[in-house]
Amino acid sequence: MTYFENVSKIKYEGPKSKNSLAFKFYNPEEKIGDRTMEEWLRFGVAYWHTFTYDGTDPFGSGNMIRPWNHLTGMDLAKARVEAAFELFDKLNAPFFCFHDVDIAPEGTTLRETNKNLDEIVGMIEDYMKTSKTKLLWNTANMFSNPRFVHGAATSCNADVFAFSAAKVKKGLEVAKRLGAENYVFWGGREGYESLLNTDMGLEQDNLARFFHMAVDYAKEIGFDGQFLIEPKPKEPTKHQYDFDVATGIAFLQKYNLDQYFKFNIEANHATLAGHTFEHELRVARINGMLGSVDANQGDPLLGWDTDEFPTDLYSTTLAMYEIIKNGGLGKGGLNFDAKVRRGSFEPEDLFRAHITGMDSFAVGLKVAHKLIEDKVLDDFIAKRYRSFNEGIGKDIVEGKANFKTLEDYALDIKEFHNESGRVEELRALLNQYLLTTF
Ligand code: XUL
Ligand code: CO
Repeated sequence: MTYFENVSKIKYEGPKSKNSLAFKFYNPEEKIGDRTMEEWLRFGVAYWHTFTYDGTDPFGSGNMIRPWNHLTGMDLAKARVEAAFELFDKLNAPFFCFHDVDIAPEGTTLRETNKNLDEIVGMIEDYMKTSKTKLLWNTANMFSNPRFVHGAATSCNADVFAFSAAKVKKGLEVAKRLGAENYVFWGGREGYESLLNTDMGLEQDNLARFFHMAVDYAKEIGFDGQFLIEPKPKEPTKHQYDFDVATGIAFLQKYNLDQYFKFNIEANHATLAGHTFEHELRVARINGMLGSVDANQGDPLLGWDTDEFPTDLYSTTLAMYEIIKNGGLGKGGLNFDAKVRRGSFEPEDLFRAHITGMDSFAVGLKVAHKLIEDKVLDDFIAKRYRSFNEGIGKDIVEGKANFKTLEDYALDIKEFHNESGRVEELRALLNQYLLTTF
């Protein structure tokens, strides 16, 4: 059965194409430096937004036209798998990602849920034998069901902690079975509403205990995918423990977990934390912990996680700048944790939206690569910090200075030779590269 009959295989037609169902900039085979676009970008389709989001928002019910809308239960789950692999193939998507509850309905007990899961995972496994699309990561949804009202690994209820552990145990087994490149932990409700009823110390200790158990179990079953933490400062909880990358690093270091984890950085989570997307990528990169990316964008006029498909070329360029400087994403990829707007309810919009996101990152890749190749920022930055290459600056970075030697040096300085940071000029250069690279 065909689910998207109005869509054929999406091809690259170049920047002048007027075909809404064609790539204008994403040309998977095109070489950028030492890799193809496909190898750099490693795009992933998010199962939840693409196959389970029905358009519901706090003020209105589902409105998405989907070829599987008439189905329920396991029939619905199976139709979604069929539709998913059709979409992956037509879009030429190298990866996909899912939560356990996205792919199979929950039963009344975990035993029943796992039975449903096993059946659908078997079906996915069969599809994957002939499909090029691989699993970038899977995760456990530990935030939607009412049992997670007070969190999962940070719940005040030990039964919920146990249930969550069993869910992640199953998730790791599924990850191993499907050859997932990563396993993601997004702490949906791992945070608090009010300190008046919260034992923050115990909650964070428990979260660390939970992560250690996950590390141990992955070792036990031989799952060698990368563990990723996805920071988010708020929503649904008022304050989430994995606030941002820096907070996450401090947590991982405190509990001796840093060697086992990297970060999955989401653009819209970065902006909710009051950072730019590229800031979060930079913090992870300079700490050797840039793992993967949830590629989307927020709306500066809205204070919540709008999960829009990325279109902002400044942002995709600066993100790709960090990713190239990182030497690529390794096992990670660019997962479109993004949903079509409620008004874009036609099935074909799922393709149009992904094409838009893929083209936006392809532009970012090409422009960022050129900026790096031409050493535009590198040369400027090297010059800006040159005082650390000689004299007292060299002593400082080589650990040869102390407060006394620095005082000796500083006491009689009469003039400081600061230079302009020239940020306007650099922004204009970025504009120039954006407008002239294609
Ligand atoms: C929620 C979010 C999640 C994670 C996976 O804001 O980003 O979808 O990516 O649980
Ligand atoms: Co995400």
